[in-house]
Amino acid sequence: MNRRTFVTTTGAAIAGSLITTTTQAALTPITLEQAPLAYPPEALEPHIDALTMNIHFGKHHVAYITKLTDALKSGSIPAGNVIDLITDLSKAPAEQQMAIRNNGGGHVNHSWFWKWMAPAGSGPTGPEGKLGEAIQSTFTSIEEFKKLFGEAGTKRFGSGWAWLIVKPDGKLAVTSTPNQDNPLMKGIVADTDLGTPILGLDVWEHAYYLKYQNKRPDYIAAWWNVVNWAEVAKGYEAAKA
Ligand code: MN3
Repeated sequence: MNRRTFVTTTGAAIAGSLITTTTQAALTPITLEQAPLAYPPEALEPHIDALTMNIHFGKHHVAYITKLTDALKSGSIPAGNVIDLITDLSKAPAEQQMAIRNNGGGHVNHSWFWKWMAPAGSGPTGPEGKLGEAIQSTFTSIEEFKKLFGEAGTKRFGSGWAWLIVKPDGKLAVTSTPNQDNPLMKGIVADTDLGTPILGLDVWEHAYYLKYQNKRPDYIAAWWNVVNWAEVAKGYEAAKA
């Protein structure tokens, strides 16, 4: 059985398109449970402070889960894998779509965000192996990539995210979304910006204001110190498989 046949016959019930199905296949399912942090909240100091981590993980992320749970209850939608819900919002009842988009997006984005960070010095300090090669060949250098990604974060007006994605054709791209939208959301994000996120940066003020106030570029510059490049490489390999 070739890949297309396999996708068509097994994925048809859950997902409407080849892009959706292959994208989701690379991603670990996310339920309504909040996974514990893989490091203590103070472990990202001095780049990300403990108070911010405690509020961000313990209050903001939890609020997205609570509101998503409420929205699903009122619409009698089975939660299952939240990634499935946000990938194609047109499958949800119209009156629940905005709550699922905002809070489902919030839950998924933050679940990834905690994993995309690790204490400074605990792993590779930059992209290595195939990921490193792909970043260099796509963006000319690691520094150019960081510049582009940082600009995506600083230029995002208001709240949102900067992303490194693997597009359906396997190519890397830097994108940005407002609010809690993400590159999986068909019909919300432009088709050309759809892909599998392998790194994302939260540029909501709640992610940095206590330590960096209005200086978003300083937050972004410091954040590179705590990027979990081993996890990003894992995501890249899975998305390319
Ligand atoms: Mn946040």
